[in-house]
Amino acid sequence: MLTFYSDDHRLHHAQGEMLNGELQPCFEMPARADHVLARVRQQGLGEVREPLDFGMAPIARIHTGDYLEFLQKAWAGWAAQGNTADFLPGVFPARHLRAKRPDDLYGQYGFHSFDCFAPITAGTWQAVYTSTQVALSAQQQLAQGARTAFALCRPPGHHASSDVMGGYCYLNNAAICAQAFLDQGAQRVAILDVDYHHGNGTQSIFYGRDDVLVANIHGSPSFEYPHFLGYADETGEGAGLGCNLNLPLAAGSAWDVWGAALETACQRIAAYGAEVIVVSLGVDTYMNDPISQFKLDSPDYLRMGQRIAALGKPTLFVMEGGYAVAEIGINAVNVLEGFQGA
Ligand code: OKP
Ligand code: ZN
Repeated sequence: MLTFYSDDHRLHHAQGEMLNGELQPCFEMPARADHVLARVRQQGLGEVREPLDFGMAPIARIHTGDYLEFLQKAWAGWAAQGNTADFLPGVFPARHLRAKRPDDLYGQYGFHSFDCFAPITAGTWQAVYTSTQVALSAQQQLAQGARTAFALCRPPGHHASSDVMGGYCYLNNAAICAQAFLDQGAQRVAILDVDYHHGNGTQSIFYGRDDVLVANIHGSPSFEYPHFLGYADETGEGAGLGCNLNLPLAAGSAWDVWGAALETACQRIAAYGAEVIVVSLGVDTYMNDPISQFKLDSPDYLRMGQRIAALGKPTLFVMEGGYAVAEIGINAVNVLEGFQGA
């Protein structure tokens, strides 16, 4: 299996994130990608390639022009105001306010965010742009006939919707790849999001459409981030009714429960008749993940890959979360090895 990777991810390294009322080191750190890459090489998974550049067109199929313009210009505008520290939003058009995009840069940031977990630094745009090119490069391999490929993306993408960032995510790599498959002639694509957190961005992007089935297994929003989307009764709307499957699970869920949810998701994907599957591959379901409450163990990720392989469809793996840095490589590559060995 080919892996796509770029060192550009290092350009995104924020000063910290708020946890328990204090600024802490970011969980979403460059070392995450380093550990995954090291494990890919250690296990001899296959060749590691630099991404190609597909430009902005496939990104603009998912994200709005206003949003992309903000992402590209935000740091320069912030720095021109004399700032050197990270740029973060603080005011959001929540209920009872008017969601009209303002002219002011700080206001625009709040307009285009749902939380304070997507900081903008000097290198953020280049890192997120390249992360998406990594995903699109792996997507191209499948379009050209490969059974699978691994996009070692960083930053991740599944919390980003068409015009709103958050949760360490800026551009929705999985959604951009799903759209690329459709634009290249596919009729039905499935996105299987196995990250511990609900992929609210991916859900919202495809919620009204029937050409992409979105299936999510995650900590229930009743207790877990992102708190405001991801319940089982969100099944799609309009033409997309029945094309969104949420499988929210309780804190403490281990493979018995998680594997049963995966079985449900896979049966739905098979019934839908997806021609290709995009896996939002987060491994923050791991028992020792510092910000999560599931109990998967490393061998469970082999089983995960095996079950996905049993669908018998071309499958693109796109890296999302996973914050137990020492084990992230073992767990992510276990999914890929389980898939390949099956
Ligand atoms: C990104 B991905 C609140 C913490 C919020 C944000 C988590 C983003 C996860 N106490 N943390 O889905 O792995
Ligand atoms: Zn996550």
